[in-house]
Amino acid sequence: MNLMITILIAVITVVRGDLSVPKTVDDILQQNPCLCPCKPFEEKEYFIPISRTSDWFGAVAYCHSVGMELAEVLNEDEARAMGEVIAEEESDSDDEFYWIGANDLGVQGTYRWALAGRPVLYSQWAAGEPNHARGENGQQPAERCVAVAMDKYEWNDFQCTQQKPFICQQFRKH
Ligand SMILES: [Ca+2]
Repeated sequence: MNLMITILIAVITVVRGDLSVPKTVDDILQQNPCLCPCKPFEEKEYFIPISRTSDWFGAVAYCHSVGMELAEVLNEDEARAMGEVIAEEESDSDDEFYWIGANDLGVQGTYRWALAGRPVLYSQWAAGEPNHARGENGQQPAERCVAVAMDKYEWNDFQCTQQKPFICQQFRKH
């Protein structure tokens, strides 16, 4: 608790220290890297649990159970990093897909990340996707959860109950 108060005071001091210059959160974090446990995206690591498949909800739970999160892809650099991890994966099938955190379970067509509900701003949809497909006979539920393809790393939406391998992420520990 004392540490928390100290940190809060430190933050207030930092913010009040230079009111004349507008500062972004990134500016403050750069000057005071010890104030926040979060790390820049370059520090992110992706991880594919070996020989494990799950429905999308189980993938969220599994990543949490090992102190990680179902993967987010926030920009091209992260997409490239995830592609490298997928490329290293040995798989019998080139058409395999891996669950990531993106989903439109709340409002169809509005995609958010599983971790904190942040909107999906960067995306890499395959042509014609997301198609919100409803299955062979038009039955519900429609496809609401996103997986990335092993070959071109493009996204496609699937029924969340399908069993797929998945990708967790964590921020690199120093
Ligand atoms: Ca689809």
